[in-house]
Amino acid sequence: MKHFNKFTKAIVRKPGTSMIKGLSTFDEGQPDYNIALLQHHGYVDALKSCGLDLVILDPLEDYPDSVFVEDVAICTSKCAVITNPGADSRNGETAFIESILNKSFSTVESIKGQGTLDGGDVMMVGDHFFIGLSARTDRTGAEELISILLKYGYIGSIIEIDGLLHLKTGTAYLEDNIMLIHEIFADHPEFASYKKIIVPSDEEYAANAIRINDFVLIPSGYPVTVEKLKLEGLQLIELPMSEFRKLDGGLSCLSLRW
Ligand code: CIR
Repeated sequence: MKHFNKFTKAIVRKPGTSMIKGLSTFDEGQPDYNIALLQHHGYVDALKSCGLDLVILDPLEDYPDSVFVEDVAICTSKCAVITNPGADSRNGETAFIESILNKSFSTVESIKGQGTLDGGDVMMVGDHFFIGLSARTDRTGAEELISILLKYGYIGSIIEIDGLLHLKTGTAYLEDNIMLIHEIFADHPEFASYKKIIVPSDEEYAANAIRINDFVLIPSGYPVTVEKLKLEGLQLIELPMSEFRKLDGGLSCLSLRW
């Protein structure tokens, strides 16, 4: 089924100087804070040019990864859900998002049980939410999210993932039934009904793209993926992301969008 979600709002959090100590499995050293700030400005401008109204939050210096605001909540057109992030150093970030969400959502739910859930593992496809089981999100957390979503008329399904930080590290729903996808998901039965654009293995970071209204935001430096997206007639905004990549973060991670 084709879906087209219209996004109107987003929340971002500016990077703090402590970001250089963020969690990383990547082998390229610490990010350069000043370059990260410039890249973040570019990201904010791109969200604005997609037509979004932005809430721009101040840095949380005690939480080096808090610029990756996507992980602390799920935002839908009917409700928001505060997550229970799976990394100990990030778990306290949720305390700083509730009052912000209360200003925009009449209902703010939260993961209250023992299960963990990161927003980066939750991919919205119309009324269907795919939830990845990763090192950060466990089955208990995923099932609690599904039970919350059901109350609002949404459905959820669970996808086991291996070798990626989050589900959305390797997949992006680009609306209109198109899924941009890392090759490890190419034959996944849950994605069988979608038109798949496969990201080549040497460009796998490009799988974390985001469709916002008329545009697809994609990290710069991935020419094969760019060509494939252009062939679909998609309008692209390419953004330098090198400093966030050093922390395993991608374009989706830097905002909450609804
Ligand atoms: C972390 O390991 O939590 C951060 N360094 C990166 C988080 C990226 N977030 C995301 O994929 N949604």
